[in-house]
Amino acid sequence: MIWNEEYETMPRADLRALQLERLQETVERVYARVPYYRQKMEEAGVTPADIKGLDDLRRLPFTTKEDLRQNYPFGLFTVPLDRVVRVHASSGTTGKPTVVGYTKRDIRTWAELMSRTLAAAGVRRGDVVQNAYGYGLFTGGLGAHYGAENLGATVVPISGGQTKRQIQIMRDFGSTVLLSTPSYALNIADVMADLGVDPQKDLKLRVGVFGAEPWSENMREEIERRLGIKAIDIYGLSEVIGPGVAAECLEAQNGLHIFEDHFIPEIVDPTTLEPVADGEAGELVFTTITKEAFPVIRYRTKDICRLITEPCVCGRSFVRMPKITGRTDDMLIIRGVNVFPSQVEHVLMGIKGVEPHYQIVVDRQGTMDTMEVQVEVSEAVFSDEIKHLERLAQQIQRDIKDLLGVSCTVRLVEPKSIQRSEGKAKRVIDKRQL
Ligand code: DLL
Repeated sequence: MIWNEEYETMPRADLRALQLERLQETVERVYARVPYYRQKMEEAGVTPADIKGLDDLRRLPFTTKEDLRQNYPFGLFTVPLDRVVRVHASSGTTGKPTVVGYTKRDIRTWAELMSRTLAAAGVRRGDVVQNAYGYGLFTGGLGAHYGAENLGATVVPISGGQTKRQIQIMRDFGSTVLLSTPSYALNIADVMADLGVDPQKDLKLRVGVFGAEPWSENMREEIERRLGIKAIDIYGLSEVIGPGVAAECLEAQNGLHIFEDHFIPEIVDPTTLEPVADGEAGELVFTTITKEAFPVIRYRTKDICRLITEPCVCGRSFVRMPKITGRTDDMLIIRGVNVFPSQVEHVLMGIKGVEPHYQIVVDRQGTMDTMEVQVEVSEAVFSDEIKHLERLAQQIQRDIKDLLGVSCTVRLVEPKSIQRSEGKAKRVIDKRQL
């Protein structure tokens, strides 16, 4: 279902006109109110009056996580604190968290975008939405919560964790929709199997709306099969708004529609920072054009993606982004070869007997990088003869070498030995940095 026909199916020419008008307002606003933006624009030799068309966006300086850190905590807000009704923060792996703020209007915008997101996944009034995204400084819980309420669904604000209780509630309340990270959804599926709960018979779950971390198509199939649901991918990041930046539609399940009436996407080459050719992959960059408290100009997400401009069967006119293939900063360089955890996942999920729980451990011996892939195998495989296990490990090793061009060791581990996630899964342990 389309939540907001007027905007979501707007003809492209009208959309572009709206984007330009909103972009101009945003640029004027940050220039007038945030000394940091003004200084960066002055250094780049550009003023708000220079933004005459959408192509002029390229003249504006980029914003990075480092810029946000330097202005910690509230330095990039464009309104006084007494107009900010909510803050969220993302911890990241190093340094200070990045802090983001919302006015009342921003909260309304966010709820509208999350209503669109959920409607695109087929969620409607009357659905019981089990919201297992974490509540707190993380944007997932509250972001999804307001959107689901605004849509008129019945929200169960359970947050992440306490998996047995999740399943009990799912059963007792007749939850029809699950919101969580994909890795937590699989964790829930495992615990259900242990408890002897059969989703088809015992539950009313129909659809899952998953995001906040990368997941492969194979992982999607696994979740759909084990929970007996449709699994929809949603994307967002705190700096831009939280969840509600882009969402897949149930009709096509093929690429996430970017809500372009609020965010302008660009794809740039991460080294030259020049735009890539149409349809090519690069770093995803966003400019927010309706946010009040915390607009961002050309924010570098570090996510690697491309844009699909062909129209979608669902009727939305927004461009789509396929699944994120990796991040510029979780790219591992193993003996000079670029390796993305998602590529390893792709190999693993294609092999029978291998479970969707894995971790990549990178280390250094002398001057040599080493990579060990630890992956769980099914109970049946684990209790198989040792020579079968060895053969399986060798097959995985070979497939990884063929696809990625890098040798690694493979350790098949017992079912349930890799730590389960309740939010974002930790896939890589890089001991070289310790
Ligand atoms: O993860 C917001 C969110 C909450 C999105 C719930 C979807 C659902 P951050 O914690 O700031 O915000 O992390 C943002 O997570 O730059 C991506 O690298 C990654 N990410 C988010 N969604 C996806 C996805 C939330 N669908 C960072 N696929 C982003 C792949 C994703 N990566």
